[in-house]
Amino acid sequence: MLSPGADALRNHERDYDALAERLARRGRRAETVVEAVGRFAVAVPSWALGTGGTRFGRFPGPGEPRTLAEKLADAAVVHRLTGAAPRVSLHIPWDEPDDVPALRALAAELGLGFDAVNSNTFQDQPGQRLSYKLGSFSHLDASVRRQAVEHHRHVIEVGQALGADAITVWLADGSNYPGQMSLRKSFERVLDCLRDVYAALPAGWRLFTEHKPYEPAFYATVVQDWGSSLLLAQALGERAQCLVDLGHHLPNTNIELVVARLLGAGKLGGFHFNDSKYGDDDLTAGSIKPYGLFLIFHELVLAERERLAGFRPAYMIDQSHNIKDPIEDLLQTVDQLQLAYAKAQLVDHEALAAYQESGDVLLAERVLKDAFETDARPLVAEARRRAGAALDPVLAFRASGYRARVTAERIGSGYVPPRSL
Ligand SMILES: [Mn+2]
Repeated sequence: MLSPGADALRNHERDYDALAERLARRGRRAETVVEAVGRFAVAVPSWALGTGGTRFGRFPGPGEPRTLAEKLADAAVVHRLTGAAPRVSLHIPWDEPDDVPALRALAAELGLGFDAVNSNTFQDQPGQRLSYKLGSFSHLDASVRRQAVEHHRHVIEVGQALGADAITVWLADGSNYPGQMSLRKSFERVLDCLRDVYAALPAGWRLFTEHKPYEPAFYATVVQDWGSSLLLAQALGERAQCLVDLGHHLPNTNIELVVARLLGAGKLGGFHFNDSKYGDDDLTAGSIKPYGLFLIFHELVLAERERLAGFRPAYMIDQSHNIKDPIEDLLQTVDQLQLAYAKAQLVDHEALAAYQESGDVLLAERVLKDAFETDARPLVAEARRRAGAALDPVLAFRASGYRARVTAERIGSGYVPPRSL
């Protein structure tokens, strides 16, 4: 499945050698970048392996996974082809395992582990005693808040049994109209509940708070921005950090600046990668603003080089694959992230620092552009080749016939083949 044709391999080698030679002339080592890309890893979310939807509809594709085991099988394909997706991020209760030890064993068999677990108090589950319609951690009724905290304790227990070491908390809490809730006291109630969750963290665990400006609360979300998220993380303690979901920002927000601020405060916990044109679009990472993605990775590479205290980012994908094949979209996403990371590794940091020092605005900018405009694809392909993955994951996936095979096996996955007209 992974062996490229002889022609593809020969062409790759020629492209790689030509690029390595060109980089060497600029004082950059291709080898160093390939090794760095080889260390890059991102987690795949369990909810992204089926077709996503919008408020208006969902169009399931063929061979969608019906069970958590089938989702893991698909995630293993993403890892096998990219060499960079060794962990799955579970969402509870959407992907609540029936048998935790069995799931852990299956994952190990597939070469997978578990990344941060995700809680859900943004919707009511069947049989749930109290409703989250008016909030969970921010609810005025203490018994609703207790129920939400209890859910988080349960998610941590499941995560611990699976070998995860972090929980991501995204709260939909907020108000749709002025006057609906106290802007100040709702935040205090959220912080109080998070203190209880933080106290339940097992040794070595981290808690990530994820901010989002609006939706489903359209007037005032309690954890609406990185500032609120930072206040929570700082109040909670050392093991609480902020998670940056790229789509959870208003248009034109300078996300690399947000990243730099959180890095400076030692509170950058991780990412939910995706891309956005208008709002929380959950599009493929790098599909709309590849330069922005590169500039974010530039901040991350700087933090790596400077060995910033507390820098141990958890990289995760959070996308909705509405019209692309979910596995293909994930392959494309991992490729885009590897590419942005590789380009950020190509930045000439010494030159950049010198131009900043001498106030040469144009040449400082050009250092970044030089790296961004370099076609780094041969470096990424080489990293994958060395990991035993695919030179071109999407084409390798298509050639493998995997989707057709699982479509035949996964009867009742909800897909209705198109009728001929
Ligand atoms: Mn997210």
